[in-house]
Order: sequence, then structure tokens, then C-alpha cells
Amino acid sequence: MTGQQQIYPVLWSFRRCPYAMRARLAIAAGRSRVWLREILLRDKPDAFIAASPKATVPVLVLPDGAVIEESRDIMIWALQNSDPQGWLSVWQNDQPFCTRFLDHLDGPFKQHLDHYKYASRFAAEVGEESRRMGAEFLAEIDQKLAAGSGFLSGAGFGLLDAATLPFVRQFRGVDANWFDRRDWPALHHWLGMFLASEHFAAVMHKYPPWHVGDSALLFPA
Ligand SMILES: N[C@@H](CCC(=O)N[C@@H](CS)C(=O)NCC(=O)O)C(=O)O
Repeated sequence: MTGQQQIYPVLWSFRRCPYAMRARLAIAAGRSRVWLREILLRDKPDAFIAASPKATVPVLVLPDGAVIEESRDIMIWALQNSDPQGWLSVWQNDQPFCTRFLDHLDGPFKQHLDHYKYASRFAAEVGEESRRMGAEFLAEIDQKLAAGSGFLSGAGFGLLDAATLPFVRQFRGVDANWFDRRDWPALHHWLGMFLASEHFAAVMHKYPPWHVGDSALLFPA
């Protein structure tokens, strides 16, 4: 296995992590190939921590030893390698807009999502308030989708859609009944299409956690 590991980068991943999902989506869309190493966040392998002491997934280790440890950078790396579906065009057309959008998504929105999701750890009103604040961003997304092509990335599905949808899915998962009753038609359609898509299915296979000595697992399969 070590000979083969020279050929492809290693992606440290966790199936249910939305950051890791967006990285896998871009890798699969770009038809790059990586050796996938699934980990458990509660039992991180020493080799993972050695590769990236910050110890968050996803992490991509390139054959030359370079380490990419931010999900957006992994997406961009994958799509700069190969982008048959034009996912990067939104980034190439307006990088400042993409950066602002992703900063809001990964910053305030993610924080509201976490407070909403883990509301029981906070005072009761924190969950309610976080849901309200998160919902403001979701309503903006609904309007953007409705006003444009039905996607966040210009004419078609692309970088911003793939970067955002795993988090919207997670927000819905907290209380699907509440979510499905919101008046966000374009957003419901966009999320529904994604969840039913081959793109999504292709990155959600279940893999056992990696252990030293395991044979290498090629992703996408
Ligand atoms: N900014 C990072 C965030 C990644 C992140 O926070 N991932 C979570 C899992 S969803 C994680 O690894 N947390 C570390 C832990 O739970 O120990 C990125 O975009 O890649």
C-alpha cells in the first residue's frame, strides 16, 4: 500500500462532517482521486494529528507532503486540478463576493447552527434566537436562488452550492417539521434536488474508521 500512497493525496475525513462533505463533493466533481481515511472525532489517529496538529477534518495531504487543512482550500485545490462541470466559475468571476459569502456561512451562520443544534447545552432562549438568526441567512439564500438560476454559483450548481448545502441539510436536520414549513420554496427545491442527487450519494458511502496497516481506500470509489 505504501507504494500506491505516493500517487494520490490522502484525505482525512469524517462522513457526517459538513466541512468534510464539501471537500468530498469538490473532489468527486473534479474527478480527482484521493486515498480516503475515515476517522472518528472522538478517537483521532496519531497519524492524523501528526499530519495536522489542528486536528479538524477535512485534511488533505499531498504526495509532496504539503498539507491543506481548510475545507474551502481543499475544494479550490480539487477544482483547480480538474473542473469538468465549471464549479469554479463563480470563484473566478467574483472572488470577493465568494469570500464574503463563505465567511458569513462558516462564521456567524455556523455559530447559529451550532447553538441551535446543541440548544440543550445553552439557555432555552439561545436555541430560539439562534434558529431565528440562522433562518435570516436561509431566507436570503432562498431569495438569491429565486432571483437567479436556482443555484448560488451562477448559471449552475457550483462551488457555493456545494460549500453551503451540507450546512443547510444539518440545519434542517435539527427540526425537519419546522424547517419544511418555512416559506422558502426555492431553498426547499434546491436542498431536495441535492439530497436526491448522485453527487450527494457518491460522497456519503459509509466507510469503517481507518487504522494503521489498513489497505488504502480510493475515493471516489
Ligand atoms: N475551518 C475548518 C473547520 C473544520 C471543522 O471544524 N471540522 C470539525 C468536524 S465537522 C472538526 O474536525 N472538529 C474537531 C473536533 O470535533 O474534534 C474547515 O473548513 O475545514
